[in-house]
Amino acid sequence: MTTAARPVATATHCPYCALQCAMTLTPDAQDRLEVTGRDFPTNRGGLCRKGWTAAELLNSAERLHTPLRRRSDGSFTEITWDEALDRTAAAIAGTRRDHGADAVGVFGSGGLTNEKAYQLGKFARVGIGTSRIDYNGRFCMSSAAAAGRRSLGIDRGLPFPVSDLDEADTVLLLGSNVADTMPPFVQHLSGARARGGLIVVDPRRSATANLTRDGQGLHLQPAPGTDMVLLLGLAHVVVHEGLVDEEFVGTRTEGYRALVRSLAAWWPHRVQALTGVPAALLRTTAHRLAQGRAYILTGRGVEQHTDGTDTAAAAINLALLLGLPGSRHGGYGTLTGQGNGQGGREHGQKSDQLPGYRAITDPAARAHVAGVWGVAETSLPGPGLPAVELLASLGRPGGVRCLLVHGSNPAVSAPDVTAVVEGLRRLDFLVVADFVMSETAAEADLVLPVPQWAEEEGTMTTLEGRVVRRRRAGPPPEGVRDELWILAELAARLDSPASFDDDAETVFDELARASAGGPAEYAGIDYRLLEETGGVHWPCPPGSSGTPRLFLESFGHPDGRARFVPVRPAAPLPDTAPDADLTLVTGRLLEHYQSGAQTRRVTELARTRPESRLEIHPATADRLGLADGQWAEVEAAAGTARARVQVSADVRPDTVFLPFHFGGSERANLATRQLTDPVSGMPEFKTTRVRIRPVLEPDRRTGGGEVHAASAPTGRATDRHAEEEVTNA
Ligand SMILES: Nc1nc2c(c(=O)[nH]1)N[C@H]1C(S)=C(S)[C@@H](COP(=O)(O)OP(=O)(O)OC[C@H]3O[C@@H](n4cnc5c(=O)[nH]c(N)nc54)[C@H](O)[C@@H]3O)O[C@H]1N2
Ligand SMILES: Nc1nc2c(c(=O)[nH]1)N[C@H]1C(S)=C(S)[C@@H](COP(=O)(O)OP(=O)(O)OC[C@H]3O[C@@H](n4cnc5c(=O)[nH]c(N)nc54)[C@H](O)[C@@H]3O)O[C@H]1N2
Ligand code: SF4
Ligand SMILES: [Mo]
Repeated sequence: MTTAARPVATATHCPYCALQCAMTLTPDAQDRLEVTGRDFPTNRGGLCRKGWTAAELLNSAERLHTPLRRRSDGSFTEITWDEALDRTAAAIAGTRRDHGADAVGVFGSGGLTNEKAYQLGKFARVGIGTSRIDYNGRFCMSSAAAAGRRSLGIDRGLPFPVSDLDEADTVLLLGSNVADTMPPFVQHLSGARARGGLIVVDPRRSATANLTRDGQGLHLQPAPGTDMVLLLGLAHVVVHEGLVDEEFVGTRTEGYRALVRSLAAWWPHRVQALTGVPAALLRTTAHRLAQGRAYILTGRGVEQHTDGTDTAAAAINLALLLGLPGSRHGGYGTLTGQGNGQGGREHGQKSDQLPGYRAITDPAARAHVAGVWGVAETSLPGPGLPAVELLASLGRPGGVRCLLVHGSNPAVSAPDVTAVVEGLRRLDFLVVADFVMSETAAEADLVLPVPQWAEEEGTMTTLEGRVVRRRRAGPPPEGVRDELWILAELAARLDSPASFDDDAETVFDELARASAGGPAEYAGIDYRLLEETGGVHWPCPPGSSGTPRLFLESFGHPDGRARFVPVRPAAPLPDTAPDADLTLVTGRLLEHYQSGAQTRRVTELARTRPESRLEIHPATADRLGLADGQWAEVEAAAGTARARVQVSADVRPDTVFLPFHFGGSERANLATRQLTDPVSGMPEFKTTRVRIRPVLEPDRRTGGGEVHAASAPTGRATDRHAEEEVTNA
């Protein structure tokens, strides 16, 4: 499929989020690509500011063009691809020989194409032989995914097309700020808004909560981390005020009686006392959800907690009581975040999964996938470690000593980044594949420059489970090499028992075979079908044209029924910060994407949002002696982050908000802890007890607030990276 000549206009999708807005790339007179929105059901021609400006990074002076090796003085030197691949393979082989295959780790991403995600999982399991692979989707979709599988038997973020929402009378949006995180999505809420039915649950008056003003809906503003109680309260009203869809519950679910018992104690006034949401608003919300077409959607605000899986389960329970999932008059879903956050969790990057969304512990799944790979089933490793545990094991006895990172910047985005960076520095060998010198790449022994979205072929799976084509608009710069090629070259150097192709379409066809018969089945999809249709929803067995709507007849469990999963709040989180009296909530700004490695390098976005902003209520700011525009320190048990104060009545007086897009001393994850949900391994990103105090100047030594912060060498201890260690490996 790869062609060297540049076509006039290339139809592809945005490099960033899971809405995968369609765009057309057209070269201008200087051969730079211009972005225009293209009609597609998720965006209908619309793009957000990140999408419009996405092409700038293709020609950025900050792009990496050559493999880089860290010298003993800590600086990077350019090397050839042969040397880079030889050194990487030698480090993997040496670590495997001396410490076992599980001492080699792989960290992947929901930003990778399906082909790369699949190949990375296969490379870990058979090229290296390690169980230690996980990915940044653990920080993103793991709680909703675990809850979806437990209750509904299948995890597809939206089990219906986004455009179904256009017909909604009511949309209950919990912990999601789509107005900033997926702006073109907002058009799908206009029907509900016109009918006064957009109900946003967020402790902040977010841009999305603002969409409910003037009678377009309701904003429920609970204390952070109390959503489960709120959902139990809504379910209590549904059960006790005769709003249950009894036919649906009787024919399509299991476990109703136990659920009803579990709801007994959550009467509205008790829930009001615990969440701060008035009992009358709870009643209005419950009654509204029981009329007309209603949808319940969750985002990271309710999922990124130590009880995120159970909170998502509470949302599903509520939806099941109302008969919404798999019905034609409503639905339940979660809004997947990363560009390929959906596909990224289907093809085997997860520590416990094989391609096709199969369990790595399932003997039949192992036999099938081993057959496709041409290896013995017994040679496949078992489950590895979820991301937070994997990162905590770096350089520890029995832990990972050599790590490959593809498509993530955990030095900014993982919880407790101080501990993560210490771990990266304890490693014997760190290899980072990226197209810019991210904060994580800056810690590496070897950096491998890879193409960007507009320079590669592949597929992405959108938030509605639709597989779409990513197309190449032109070649990558000289010196940059595709990850499929890198993995194939490394596998050959490691004498891999399985073969690795470097052509995206060939890899897709293999992925489709590996997924055959699994929950996320792609076996009936090929590039030709994707060209003809513009996109196909999985599951798509051979001969099918895909499944836009799941669960219409049955759920994913063997008996076809959905499960009610009774949940209750756990004890409050331990808090060790002295005098911490405020709750820090972290999240996103419209202009930046994730760790900011990409968007902080786009001029217009960096100019608009050059530094981190701490949103704080006027009364709280007064009490702490903080003025708008001044710098503040956010101190937590794990560490301290800095940000410029933005006084705003949109946050609760007991809550402050920080974005996590910035580097250096402005990393919000200096304050977060490595506490995780026991079911999903999701870190607690949304609530951290903190105290705030004014500072006079931001700490520029660590590069806080500077757009190009990541380019500076980090002063990593170099004695452990002496030449002989690499050559011996
Ligand atoms: N601009 C931009 N867009 C993005 C991204 C980005 O980085 N930047 N990333 C993409 C990705 S990977 C993801 S996962 C999505 C995430 O998209 P969202 O889930 O919309 O993003 P967040 O800002 O993390 O959180 C949403 C809201 O949850 C609220 N919240 C925090 N704590 C709680 C709580 O305890 N309860 C409730 N009910 N709400 C709470 C926050 O105030 C915030 O407004 O966005 C995608 N789109
Ligand atoms: N405090 C706090 N922390 C959070 C969150 C939060 O809400 N609060 N949200 C979490 C969530 S939902 C997510 S998804 C994570 C995301 O956080 P990260 O995993 O750090 O995601 P990105 O910043 O997108 O990092 C992607 C990196 O890979 C590079 N890259 C992009 N495409 C490719 C590719 O195809 N190949 C290779 N090799 N590299 C590529 C980019 O340049 C960038 O350096 O952050 C999590 N961290
Ligand atoms: S909403 Fe997401 S996919 Fe659409 S243009 Fe913005 S970042 Fe890109
Ligand atoms: Mo995410």
